[in-house]
Amino acid sequence: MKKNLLALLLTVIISFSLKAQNPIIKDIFTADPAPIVHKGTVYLYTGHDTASVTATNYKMPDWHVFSSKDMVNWKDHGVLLSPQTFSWATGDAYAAQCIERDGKFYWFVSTFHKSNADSKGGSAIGVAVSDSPTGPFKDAIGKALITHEMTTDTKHGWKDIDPTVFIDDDGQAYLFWGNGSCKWVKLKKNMIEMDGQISVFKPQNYIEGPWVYKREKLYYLVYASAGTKPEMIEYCTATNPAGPWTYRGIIQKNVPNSFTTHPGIIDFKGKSYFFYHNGSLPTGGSYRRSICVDYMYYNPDGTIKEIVQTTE
Ligand code: FUB
Repeated sequence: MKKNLLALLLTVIISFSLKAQNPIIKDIFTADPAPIVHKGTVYLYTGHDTASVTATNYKMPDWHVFSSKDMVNWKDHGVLLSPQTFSWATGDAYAAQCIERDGKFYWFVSTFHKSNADSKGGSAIGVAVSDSPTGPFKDAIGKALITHEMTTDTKHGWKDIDPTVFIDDDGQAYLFWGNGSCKWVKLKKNMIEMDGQISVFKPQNYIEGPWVYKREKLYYLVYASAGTKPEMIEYCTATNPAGPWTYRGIIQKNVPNSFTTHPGIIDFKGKSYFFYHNGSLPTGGSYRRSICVDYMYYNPDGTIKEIVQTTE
């Protein structure tokens, strides 16, 4: 009897200590989570909010990488990339996503182009490359992959942000991005050149922060939306990454204390995880955000159950 009680106590203690507490990164303010799984480890690529408590805009100097083998203990690998790595870039380090191909890690980032800095925008997407998920990373191209002059949004320099990259089972890579409307283009195998024309479409309630992935036979396009302010997370599915995309509904309603949110999704050790950000750390807010994670569940038809954020 005593033995059974001890075993129960141990189980409770172990399961309690294995629970990550949201937000999962507490030492610095982080935003725009982009997780990948590589060789049994989760690597979490993040933006870094450094604005003051009274600030009314972002101050995002660099990107960090964190890693975890258990989704509970996170190691900060520090600043592994900043706009300064790109000779053509200036300004903030907006949302980014890293993907592995043939042993190389391609980190697609949104930042701003020097030549457009005076127009308060000039958003641009660059690519950094490394042989390791934790760097060192260098500019893979020497110029921006996407600038807003290449797209239809020539008048608005904030629109070409938030890259998400996806490699299909046949090896074809796709880049999706955009604020206001969603754009996509195929990438060549080298991951640093476009392969064809840029297409533009507008998923229902779409604002920004796309995240594209495939599960079983279905493609998912998950994004920050704003039926009402602040942002929520909604999604579409398709049977082809080129679309057409069918609107499927809300994944997560408004997060506390932040008018933006941003999705990042992985499967790890048999479970599905949904990363996002909110402003829930003490002194946090829309420009001092924090990354959180919750379990994600699918219905038998592939639709996603609504996620209610937890504090544990
Ligand atoms: O973090 C800066 C911007 O806010 C991102 O690029 C958007 O997705 C939103 O989270």
